[in-house]
Amino acid sequence: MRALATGVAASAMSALFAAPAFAKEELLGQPTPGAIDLQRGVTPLREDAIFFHNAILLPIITAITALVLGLLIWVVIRYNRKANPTPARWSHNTVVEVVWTLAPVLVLVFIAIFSFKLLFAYHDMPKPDLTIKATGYQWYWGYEYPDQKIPEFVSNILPEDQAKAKGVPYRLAATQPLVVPVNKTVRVLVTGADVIHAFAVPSFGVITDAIPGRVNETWFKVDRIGTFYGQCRELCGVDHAFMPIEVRAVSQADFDAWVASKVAKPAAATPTAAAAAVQGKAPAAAAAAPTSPAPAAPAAY
Ligand SMILES: [Cu+2]
Repeated sequence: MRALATGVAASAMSALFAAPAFAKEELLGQPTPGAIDLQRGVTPLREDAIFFHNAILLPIITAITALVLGLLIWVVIRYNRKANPTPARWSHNTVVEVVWTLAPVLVLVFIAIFSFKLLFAYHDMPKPDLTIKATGYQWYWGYEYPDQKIPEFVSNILPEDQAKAKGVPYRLAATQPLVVPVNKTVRVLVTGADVIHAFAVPSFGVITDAIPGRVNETWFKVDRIGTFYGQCRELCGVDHAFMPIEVRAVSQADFDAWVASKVAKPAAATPTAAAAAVQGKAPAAAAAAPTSPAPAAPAAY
């Protein structure tokens, strides 16, 4: 029975692993129509998370499901009223009880080994090369680069006609992308200004809650140049589906040029952030900012 279950699990697994090959051309940094596997990763954390899901969790859950299904079918066929008119009268079996207590514990311990390794990897951020502050608003994102003295700028959803004209995915593309250098550790400080949002970019394997009055931290290191999309991942109101995250990973030279262009025209910034930047207290002022509109927040729920 166990061998049969393992066989079924193995064939199911090979079918699942083979499936992504059916998708014509897998898109990077965004969903691929018709694909069923997880979105491909462009950061080490994402690769590890995909391995944990596909190579550890999926085979285990498949094997357990197949085993339980097999046992059920066996009992239904072998021990129904016709096949087994006089059932046994005994109850309790120490061996069986020890096995069905110990086996799940061992399975959980096995999962925990890989799970904890991944959790520690997420928390063990290398020394960051760049810090970005991402603030969730109803319903857009504000990005600030404190070290580069780039005051907060607003990133809205790119309207449908403009997205079509540019050939970029509507509801994923943003008016102003988050720009990061490739192969550099980027720390993201995430907070919310009104209600709880969440900063999530699937291809980075990153999802962090944006909570008013609190600063959460996450990090990523993109291994290739490109555009990668994410979305708010916490139901935050009527336009929750319309506050995309667009991240552009560029070469260090392009990043420096972008920083220079941003610093050159502070007029694009919000008045408060710009004023704070002039006074040289941008981070403190910005950190305090989300708390001020907080009293109005409950009405928004
Ligand atoms: Cu949101």
